[in-house]
Amino acid sequence: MIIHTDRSAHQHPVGSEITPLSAYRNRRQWMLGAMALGAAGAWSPQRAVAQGVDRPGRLSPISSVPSSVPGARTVEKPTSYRDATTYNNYYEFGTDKSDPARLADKLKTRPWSVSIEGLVGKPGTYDLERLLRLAPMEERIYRLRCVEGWSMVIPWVGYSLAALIREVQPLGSAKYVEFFTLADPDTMPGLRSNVLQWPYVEALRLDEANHPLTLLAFGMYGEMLPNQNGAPLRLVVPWKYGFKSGKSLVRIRFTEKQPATSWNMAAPREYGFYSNVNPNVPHPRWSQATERRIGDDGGLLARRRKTEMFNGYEPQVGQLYAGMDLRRFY
Ligand SMILES: Nc1nc2c(c(=O)[nH]1)N[C@H]1C(S)=C(S)[C@@H](COP(=O)(O)O)O[C@H]1N2
Ligand SMILES: [Mo]
Repeated sequence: MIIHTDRSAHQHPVGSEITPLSAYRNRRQWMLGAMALGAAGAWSPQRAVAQGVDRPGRLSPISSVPSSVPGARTVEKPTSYRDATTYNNYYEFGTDKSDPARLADKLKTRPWSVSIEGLVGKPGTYDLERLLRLAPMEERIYRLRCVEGWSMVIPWVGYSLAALIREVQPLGSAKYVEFFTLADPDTMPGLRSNVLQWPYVEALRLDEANHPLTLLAFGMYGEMLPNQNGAPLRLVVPWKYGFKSGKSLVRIRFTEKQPATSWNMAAPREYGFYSNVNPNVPHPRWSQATERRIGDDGGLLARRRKTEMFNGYEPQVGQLYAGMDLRRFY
């Protein structure tokens, strides 16, 4: 991961950066309309970069209603589709931010299924079509903050992971949920590197996994997920550092004991199990006090914003950690 030494002044978002949701939705309606007319043509991230075009349209539209879950719709301006689909962390395709957009085309997302295992009443293979129909799709506009010190605002489409958990009926003994993502050496050149152990694995406490903000995402910007963002389904846990949100999930296991997780195994001093966004706990190699919003003017004097406790979701999730020392459980 990158070392940041930027120490410029903390700043809060200014009013002009805040887009009313209605304006965003109007723009999105316009985009979907343009797609229906065939105006979007063969959009691809590569061509978008080459042409400076910034619009979705390559993938199937996925319908959704605005979420009513408290905290699920920040009014901050969404990151451009182009930035969100060309600046990615998906180490299975390489560690450079541009690798996933360049190489994830190879990922085969159909047919797809997720194996549900461990301490549940209804284990088994759940295919994608069934998962897509399990609960109504909602649009949620979440901030996502990477532990490296950058952040984005993304309109995701999906439903609360809690809906799937309810469906599979965890046993009373289940305390944690473990998420395994795809590791396919034929399509993922990054697996040749040993920066992490593969498959990528992350985990949550069962109550964190059941929190209504924890999203099982199938789409973003009104379309099915692009491969580089974790197609065909991924997790989004907005109050934790981005690495907790595994992409391209293939296996979900319910356990009694706290599972081992990829980043924690790779660098235990740097990445703990909880990994809640906490500006008061510096990464051992850099401060977490501020962040750079992708798409803000770059350059040496790029503004950095103050990072908020739990990435701004403290009113919704703070209670999950009542009484815990969040410096010890980082
Ligand atoms: N399978 C898998 N999931 C992953 C990663 C990864 O390398 N592999 N990177 C994580 C990290 S570090 C971040 S910040 C987010 C980035 O999501 P985005 O590229 O959609 O913004 O995905 C997370 N999920
Ligand atoms: Mo990250």
